[in-house]
Amino acid sequence: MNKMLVAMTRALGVLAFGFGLIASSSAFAAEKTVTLAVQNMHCASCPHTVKASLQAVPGVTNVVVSAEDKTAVVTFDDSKAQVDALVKATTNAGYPSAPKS
Ligand SMILES: [Cu+2]
Repeated sequence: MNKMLVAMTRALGVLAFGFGLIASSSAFAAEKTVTLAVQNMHCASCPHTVKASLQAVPGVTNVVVSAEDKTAVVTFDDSKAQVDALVKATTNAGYPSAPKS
């Protein structure tokens, strides 16, 4: 009797874990787009460096950098990436940035 209860509890635990995974990977995942104001872009190769630094962040799906506007428009999966991580990525590459509102 006791053993069966333990087995059932375990099975329920596994199920709950499975649902948790599904929930976190799909139900709450949303594609977001943020525009970052990027500093220090002074030459033609800068946008490439900024773009590469952002694309290296897990969860980032699209990056459009404008040297003219000094912005980077980043599309990302907000269950994998956060704006903080994007800002950190460009800053570490030598281009401090901040979300434009
Ligand atoms: Cu440059």
